[in-house]
Amino acid sequence: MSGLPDAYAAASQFEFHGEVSALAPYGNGHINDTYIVSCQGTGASPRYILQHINRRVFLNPAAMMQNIERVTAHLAGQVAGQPDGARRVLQLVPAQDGRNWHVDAEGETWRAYRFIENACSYETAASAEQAFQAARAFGRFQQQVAGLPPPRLHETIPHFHDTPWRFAALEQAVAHAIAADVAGRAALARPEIEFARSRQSIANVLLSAGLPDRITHNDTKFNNVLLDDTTGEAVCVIDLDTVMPGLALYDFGDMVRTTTSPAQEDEQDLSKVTMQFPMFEALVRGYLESAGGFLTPAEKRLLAFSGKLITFETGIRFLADYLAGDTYFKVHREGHNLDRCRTQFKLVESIERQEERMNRLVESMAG
Ligand code: ADP
Ligand code: GN1
Ligand code: MG
Repeated sequence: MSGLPDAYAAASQFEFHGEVSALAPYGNGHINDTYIVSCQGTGASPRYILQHINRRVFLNPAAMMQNIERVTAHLAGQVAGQPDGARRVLQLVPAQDGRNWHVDAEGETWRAYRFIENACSYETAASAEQAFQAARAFGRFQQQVAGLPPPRLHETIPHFHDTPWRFAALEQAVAHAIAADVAGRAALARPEIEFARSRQSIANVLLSAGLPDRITHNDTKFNNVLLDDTTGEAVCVIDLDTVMPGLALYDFGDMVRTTTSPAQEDEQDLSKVTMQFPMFEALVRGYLESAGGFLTPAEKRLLAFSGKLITFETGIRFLADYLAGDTYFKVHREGHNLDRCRTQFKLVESIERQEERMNRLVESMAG
């Protein structure tokens, strides 16, 4: 975790317009540190997003930044000339040495984007229209990056959505927690460990379905799309750290995980966690509108399943991190990762109960 003095020092290394007049922590991300920077200078008072990259998670920040450079440049070409084009793609701000990121004296990596004004991200979707907007935007993102010229993007985090690998990592964390008795956590999490084990058989389904390799976002949380304050329209897909080769359904699945339930990811009252069917319907409609043209029949058939799998996988990741002593995701209270795991598994159960109906809906909409 970086401190404000580090952030101020890093801010001074970027080609911002004017002098930095304010800088404060921003957003709710679990991995990087994000700051909002206000500048004052000649006339305009531009704002920027400044981010400190988590080096334990991103072992090769330069490779990640190269991916982002290529992807944002490609997307900028796609929206050039469109109304409001400058707000539709993240724009990196160069550092004073001419690169699009800055490495400080401690070897920490920082980058900055122009702040997209008059738009916000939300932790949960308040309406089916918002779900539709997000799904259409992430589908359009996949469609736009599909034409990225070679070479292949770097894999910024290996095995990122490899659910069997995530399952094996969970088993290792369980074994380690039992051996080391990490604050009695293995005992406390026994029901969740059993839940994960009872569903191990679903882990390999997407990887063994022969689905096409695509360029995907891989972190399509609802709070990673900015919605316009006035029109409610999805303006820009953000958080491009994990854009890399993947399966289209990783992205659709994470939308189901983060958009269909009215509860926060770390809600402790599990009775609030439920897969709301109208939200799922809106996601399918939005995603098919932008991505339906390139999705294969097999991808369409597994849309509902992907929601269950990515929710399950994320639950496994939270559980493994809880058992390992909270080394990956930022936590803000005791048992935070276990609470997050519980909401995920509750949502998996809710999807299981509605899966047949979800599949019938997809079939009727996708033809
Ligand atoms: P993290 O990886 O930590 O989730 P994000 O890149 O998603 O970080 O940024 C955190 C939050 O900052 C986002 O949820 C969004 O609200 C805001 N944000 C990020 N980039 C921009 C931008 N260019 N313009 C406006 N807001 C942004
Ligand atoms: C992390 O950084 P953030 O909050 O957007 C994580 C995602 C998880 C998500 C769970 C690089 O995303 O994979 O789905 O938390 N990002 C990374 O909320 O691991
Ligand atoms: Mg984010």
